[in-house]
Amino acid sequence: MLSKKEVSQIKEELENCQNPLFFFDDDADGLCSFLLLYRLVKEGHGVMVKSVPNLDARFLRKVEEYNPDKIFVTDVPIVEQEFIDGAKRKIIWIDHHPPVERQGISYFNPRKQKKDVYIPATRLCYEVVKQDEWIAAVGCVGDGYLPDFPVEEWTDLGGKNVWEVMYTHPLGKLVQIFSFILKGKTTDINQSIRVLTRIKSPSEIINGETAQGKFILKRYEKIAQEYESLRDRAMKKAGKDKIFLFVYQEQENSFTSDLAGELLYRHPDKIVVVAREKGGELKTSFRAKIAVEPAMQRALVGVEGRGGA
Ligand SMILES: [Mn+2]
Repeated sequence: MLSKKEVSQIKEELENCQNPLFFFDDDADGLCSFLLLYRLVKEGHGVMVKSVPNLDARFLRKVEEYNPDKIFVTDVPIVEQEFIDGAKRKIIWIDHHPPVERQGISYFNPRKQKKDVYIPATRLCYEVVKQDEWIAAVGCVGDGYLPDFPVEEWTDLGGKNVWEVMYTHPLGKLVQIFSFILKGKTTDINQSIRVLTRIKSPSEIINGETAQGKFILKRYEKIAQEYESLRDRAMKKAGKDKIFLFVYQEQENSFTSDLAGELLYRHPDKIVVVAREKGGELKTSFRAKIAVEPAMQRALVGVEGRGGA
């Protein structure tokens, strides 16, 4: 976790800016970490870092466009030195991926002190804002971390592990909603994110209680249809083999990681491999209850491939 001093440093940075620019990762943890910070200050703009793990010089045009007085980066694994140097603004980076060495940036990452600790970026941001528990819970479960703080809306999480919550609890459905609305056209994604900055309670979305909630639910359902037909196709492929391999062709949206997670939940005894074929390349997700990364890194030796956990 962050120290008390780090928490108050971040909070002070948030309280002392007029037009912050937020960059965040393109998953539920990234989105929720942004929402928590934004909903505290209610100023500035958010930019999702889509499909790439690094914030590099390409994003400097966003800095020019919005002319922020401060920049916050959450859940983005890599901030390139050229971005830091080019932005010429104070940058606050809150992350939980393996730490890197950088100059000229305020870098908050609990893994700098403790290598193996796993705390989602959303959990770190919640420690700073201490509000919007339901959003904090969505980001945490999205990254496989059971909320360790009380959430008024769901008092019955006790007893379920994080994967049971993910696939059998309304909170898990919300995780999927937050994850799926980040797919599709950028204009649609941005509109959904804007709506989420104003929603007051999860039931607005889950029960479609307000126009804003209904908007999110409708966008989600459209993407969920695409996902569910793919999942049903994949489920039919499960056989007796220890390795559960499913390859699908490029389509508008990528569901590789969502699908790998759900297939492993439904087949915990297997090693799940989901691959999406795109332009002659296979984008692959491995999931298993055993550590697959060392084997994967060995398998990548000599083939044209990259891999990461
Ligand atoms: Mn992330």
